[in-house]
Amino acid sequence: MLEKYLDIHPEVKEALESGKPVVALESTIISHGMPYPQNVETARNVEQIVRDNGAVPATIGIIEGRIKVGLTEEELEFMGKEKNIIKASRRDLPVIVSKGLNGATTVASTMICANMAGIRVFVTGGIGGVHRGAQETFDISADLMELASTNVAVICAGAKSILDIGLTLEYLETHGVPVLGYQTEDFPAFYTRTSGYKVDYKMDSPLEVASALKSKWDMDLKGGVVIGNPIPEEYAMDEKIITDAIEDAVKEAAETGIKGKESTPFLLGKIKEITKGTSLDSNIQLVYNNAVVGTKIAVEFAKL
Ligand code: PSU
Ligand code: MN
Repeated sequence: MLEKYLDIHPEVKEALESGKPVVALESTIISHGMPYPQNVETARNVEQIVRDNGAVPATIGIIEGRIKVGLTEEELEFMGKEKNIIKASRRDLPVIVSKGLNGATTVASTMICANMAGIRVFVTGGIGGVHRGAQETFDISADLMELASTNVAVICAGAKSILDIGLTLEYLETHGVPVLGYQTEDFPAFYTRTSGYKVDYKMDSPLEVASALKSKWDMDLKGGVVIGNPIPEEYAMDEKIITDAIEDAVKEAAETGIKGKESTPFLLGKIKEITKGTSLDSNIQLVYNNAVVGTKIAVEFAKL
């Protein structure tokens, strides 16, 4: 039934059938999160890091209505270069597929597609969450609802403080989503290693994380897990510079009345503009670091 909609890359299919570790990767970060050609170069490097650490990468995206689990070289280039690619979250999936459109998958929809293919570990940069002022705007990312219900672990560098990180963590708590810190007690804030908020549990090794995933799903406790992996110290941004940039971006978004699915891309774009590209370098490096840790977790998980 699902085969009707999914094109699983032969290498990914073989790995899944033989129980080898596979790591899912999203495409919104490629199509909407970074400029060309750095986006394609980063996506390629991330795939290579996954391979070097012993798993098969499966970058997920939708091309002409087909859900691709694992992209070819040309498809990856297409996702990075083509302008006509819709940012696709849960609600966009049915129409993009039925109309044969192109879609870049967010954290939410990458989790959905990974789950369809049977992939349990997913590496990205940062998750969406509860936006600042959500008490008024109701702007809460569909990523959080997905984490509440879909059995995929998400390795990320935490969440950007374009969000209300405190409310994001409250939401995850309400929905029973474990928030783990990889070798840290602090929930990371993407560009910086700490957010001022704690994780639920500090995990010391990939095996510890993998064991927690196994016990969660063995007990049929449905839903995802957030694993916060802080940006390496040498690439972390200056707290003041990034905080000021975020404040300015949030203010401009409110003034111009940006809302809905445009909100997150607008804020990310503004931050890049204000920090003149230094944030892009940090962004790339933290994704590489997540790929290393996420792959190690996938490798351990495949052995359990
Ligand atoms: N946050 C980031 N970088 C990103 C995103 C969020 O720091 O690239 C992307 C992810 O694909 C995430 C999506 O799933 O934005 C969330 O969008 P929204 O807030 O509209 O749900
Ligand atoms: Mn939103």
